[in-house]
Amino acid sequence: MSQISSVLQIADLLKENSSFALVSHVSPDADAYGSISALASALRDLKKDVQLLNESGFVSQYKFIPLISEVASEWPQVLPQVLIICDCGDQKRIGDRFFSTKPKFSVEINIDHHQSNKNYADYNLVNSDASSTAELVFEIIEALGVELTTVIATGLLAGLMGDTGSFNFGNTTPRVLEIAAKLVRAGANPSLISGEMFYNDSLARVRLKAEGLSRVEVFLNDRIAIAVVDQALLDKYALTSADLDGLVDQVRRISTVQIAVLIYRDDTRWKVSMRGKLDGADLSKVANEFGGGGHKLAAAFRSTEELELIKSKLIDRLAGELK
Ligand SMILES: [Mn+2]
Repeated sequence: MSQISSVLQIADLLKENSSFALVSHVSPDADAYGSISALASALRDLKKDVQLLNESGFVSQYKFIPLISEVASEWPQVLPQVLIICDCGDQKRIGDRFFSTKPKFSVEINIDHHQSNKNYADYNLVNSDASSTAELVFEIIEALGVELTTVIATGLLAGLMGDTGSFNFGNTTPRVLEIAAKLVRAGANPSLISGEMFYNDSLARVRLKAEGLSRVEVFLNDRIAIAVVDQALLDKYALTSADLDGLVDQVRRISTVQIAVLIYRDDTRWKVSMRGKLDGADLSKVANEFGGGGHKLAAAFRSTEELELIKSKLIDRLAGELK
């Protein structure tokens, strides 16, 4: 049983039940953490029992997002009634380990904004016009009639700022800015969040990104740019792929570039992250063809193929998307 639900239907479902587990995608970003943080806090304000889950557990980079320190990286022994999966276009995005050991909950809800979402849960609130999952969680919290506290507002604003690149990307709609105003009025601090998220790199991270950027290659009249960060480069700085946050957006700064690509080593696979510019390619469609997913202007996939093969296949495919 799988159905498409409205915000009001989801709000009713939340009111009717009393115990919840909230999970978001592995290697969480601000939207993944911020949406479960805010929704957990709102449900607790309604006296519900809530547990926060993520296969990656607590990632200290996001410690400014409330409640994240209590995120557990194991399924609970005693199952709550409802599982809410946030910001996962595909159920497998909860992580390989979480996915292969996932218990069946009585009620499962999917809240997401990825274009590639396949409505995999019992109830699905999926809207690819929303900037972020945080935006959808904001609508739910409003429908629940829960007061916007500083705790709730901070998680939601982190999600909005993360997925809109601090209100820079094409998904920065009037609605996003209206919601952001309400969140700031409720006590969220945009300069603190921006400082934590965008101005908080270690020296090693900046050097790693600089070296990654210095290796950028351009193709097709400089319209496609590809940066590659292999395991040797990560090892040189004793860092991991989680330290490459924002690098692909730096590649996108090149004026002639219509599609920026970052390819990096992620455990045993290559991860390919793509960013487009307004009115450009549909990268969600491209990522889908390579077994991944995402949004029109920001999409990704993983591959176990050889680097050079991935690059040549991708350039061929992206050539067809250029205007
Ligand atoms: Mn998101």
